Amino acid sequence: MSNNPKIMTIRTGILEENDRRAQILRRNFAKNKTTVINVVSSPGSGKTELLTVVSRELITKGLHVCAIVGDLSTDHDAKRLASSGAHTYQINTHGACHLDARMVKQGLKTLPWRDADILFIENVGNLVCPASYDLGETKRMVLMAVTEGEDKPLKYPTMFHSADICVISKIDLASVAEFDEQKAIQNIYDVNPDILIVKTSAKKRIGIEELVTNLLAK
Ligand SMILES: Nc1nc2c(ncn2[C@@H]2O[C@H](COP(=O)(O)OP(=O)(O)OP(=O)(O)O)[C@@H](O)[C@H]2O)c(=O)[nH]1
Ligand SMILES: [Mg+2]
Repeated sequence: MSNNPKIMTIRTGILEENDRRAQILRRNFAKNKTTVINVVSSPGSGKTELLTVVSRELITKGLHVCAIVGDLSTDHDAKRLASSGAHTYQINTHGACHLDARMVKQGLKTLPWRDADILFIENVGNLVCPASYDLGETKRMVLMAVTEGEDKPLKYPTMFHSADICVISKIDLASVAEFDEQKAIQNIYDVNPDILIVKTSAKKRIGIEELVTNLLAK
């Protein structure tokens, strides 16, 4: 973190501008009755795998699903997610470690989001930068895979504090990873006592129905 006042002022300006853009997005999403979920985690925690399974489930229920996917490069995740039947749009950030509200607005131009009941925004895999960028979402969902260790909420408190839902993902691997579930849950609640915790396995379809119910809850 720089102590240079000029750099600090520019940083604050960027975040304030992003907050203004995000508020406009939020108003438009609410007016359109589209639930928007900003999905964040470390790289490889299982965001795309989970969203693919969840989107398929939502589409089976007759809901319309769109997704914006952020990565530094490649369109792999948008393609994977599209296999669920969701309309997807890939954003390549070319080095930026997070999505911002301006990028989301750009992505919306090519998606039929006004027909969507739910819009997922899969953020760039990173537990630091995306925490500061409001995307106008209805809910923020953070994933923590059982293979990452129980201490992630304590090491990255801003992200866990700012989230509404915490998914403990890859629960099918809990025993091989010697995952201490009680310790992990305690760490999550220590940082955010109001957060909702759901345990899932996208591979074994555990916790998917419970997650869908909570995503759709007002
Ligand atoms: N065993 C198991 N593996 C999983 C599960 N979910 C995802 N994986 C695997 O974990 C790896 C990463 O999953 P992704 O869905 O690509 O993770 P991601 O968070 O989208 O990754 P980035 O977009 O790169 O940040 C892949 O090899 C998946 O097959 C799960 O529930 N159980
Ligand atoms: Mg992904």
